[in-house]
Amino acid sequence: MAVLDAEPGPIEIDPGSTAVLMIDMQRDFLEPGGFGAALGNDVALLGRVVAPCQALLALARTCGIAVLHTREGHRPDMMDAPRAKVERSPKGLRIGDPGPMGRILIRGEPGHDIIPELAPLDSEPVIDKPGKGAFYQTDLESMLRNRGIDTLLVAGVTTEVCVHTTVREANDRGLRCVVIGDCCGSYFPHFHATALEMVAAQGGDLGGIFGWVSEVASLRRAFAAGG
Ligand code: TIU
Repeated sequence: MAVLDAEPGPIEIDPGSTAVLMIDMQRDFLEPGGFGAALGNDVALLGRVVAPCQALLALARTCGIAVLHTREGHRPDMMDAPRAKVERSPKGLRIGDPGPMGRILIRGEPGHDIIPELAPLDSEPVIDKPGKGAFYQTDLESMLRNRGIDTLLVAGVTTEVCVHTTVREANDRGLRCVVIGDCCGSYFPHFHATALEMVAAQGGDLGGIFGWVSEVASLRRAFAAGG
């Protein structure tokens, strides 16, 4: 058991019932020519979280914390892609349209893959999700329950979109969520900051409204001290 420094207060972490959930660290969000860029965003803003995410994965793998990865994307036939989602990008830059990394946000295309710096190990599940939340239309919840996981260390992109949606879904499923703030990134730095504030708000020593916010260095200290 490790005691992790966090906002709004410390939280006990048992590595055996904890998982890192690495959200959507895909080329389509982090590299030019993918979905993030198609939405008009400066993808360079997300690059700064890669190194902290590498540190988080290394720590989890050393401490025996389970690691799961997610990818947002759709079937090649796009029958799982809502029209209302597809049509929110301009023609030529829509989900399914050809881009420099293959068809945008389509499973099996190069852009849909996780960036090589954060490649999953063969033993780490990758959950393909059609929506923003990692629980919507996936088997993530049963995987976590079957493994006895009750606490998530959440990282990835983007903070206020897929990370936040997933944290909200996890809350309603009774899971404890610790968002690792320096391992999350957004195309909008002010949204990132506010999204983290929202997680730890309305709380005291027992946690915030959606859980806790911490950082990689605090995790490292907690596990060095006796996790
Ligand atoms: N656009 C944006 O900020 N995010 C997404 O569309 N998906 C994720 O956050 N993964």
